[in-house]
Amino acid sequence: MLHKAGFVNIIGNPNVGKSTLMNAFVGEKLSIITSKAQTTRHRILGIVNGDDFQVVLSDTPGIIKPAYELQSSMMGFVKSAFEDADVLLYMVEIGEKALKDESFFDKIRGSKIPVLLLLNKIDTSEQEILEEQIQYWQEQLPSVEIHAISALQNFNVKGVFERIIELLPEAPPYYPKDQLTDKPERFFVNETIREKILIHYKKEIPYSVEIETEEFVEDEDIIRMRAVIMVERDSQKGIIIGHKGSALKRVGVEARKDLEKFFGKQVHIELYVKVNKNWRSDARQLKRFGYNS
Ligand SMILES: Nc1nc2c(ncn2[C@@H]2O[C@H](COP(=O)(O)OP(=O)(O)OP(=O)(O)O)[C@@H](O)[C@H]2O)c(=O)[nH]1
Ligand SMILES: [Mg+2]
Repeated sequence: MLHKAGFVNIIGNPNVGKSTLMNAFVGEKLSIITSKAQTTRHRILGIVNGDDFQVVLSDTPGIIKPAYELQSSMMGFVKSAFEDADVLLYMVEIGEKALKDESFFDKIRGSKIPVLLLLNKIDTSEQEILEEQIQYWQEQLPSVEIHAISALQNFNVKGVFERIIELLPEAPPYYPKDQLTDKPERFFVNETIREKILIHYKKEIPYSVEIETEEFVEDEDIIRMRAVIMVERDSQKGIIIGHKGSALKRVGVEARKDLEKFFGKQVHIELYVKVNKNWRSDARQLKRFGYNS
């Protein structure tokens, strides 16, 4: 039987809906999603298997001009996604104009591998504007194929997936057919907690936070976890904890609910907060937290 397989990497500006699409393809919440930019910090694989195909999707951080070491490492993940793709999914949202980073944009323009431009969030747009946008992108990138979608409402996601399969080369599977992702369980604990922090805290706080799950012990009917929330400065510690611990408690309760769904088991989670000065500019620490692409 003919078997197709390959790497299908999703890239684009922050907040356009890359992670929403990846989860829609996989049918699991592998990537966290929020309305804030720079929600995704890693390259996360989501593997979709069929009898005669394996699509290895990559969700990546939104493209930005890096201002500190963590962001440079995030852009390293984006670069790596350009290098090993069999198909590139370049996602834009309605109303958007080109990538903020010219060098990435030039790479897409000159790409030798197939690029699908996914015009996302069409549920927010009138037909007339949609047509204008399609024309705009056709002029910008004459060699790419444009698909209008809504990742959130699952509109045309299946159509894009079928097109991907057509474009994939003939190859044996890269991963075991029952594998869903490349990330370990603790990664999803870290990310779930970080999602709650992105949702509930303002300004620089979410960007100053890193999570490390120090304990993950699975018994027959419960998983016990302990995670540390690291912040960059003393003042941020108090904000995370909140009045009599109420803010931190909310993070714990919401993360626990999501993790119980994710793992299909009862979860007990213990959180504490630690100051780790300037971790996001410290190459050694970043490496320890998995930011080496
Ligand atoms: N209306 C609408 N909103 C969408 C759609 N897809 C994603 N969103 C919303 O857009 C926001 C960003 O979605 P994400 O999937 O986190 O975007 P991202 O591109 O992964 O963002 P970063 O990881 O920060 O680069 C969230 O609030 C989503 O609910 C869509 O098709 N329609
Ligand atoms: Mg994302």
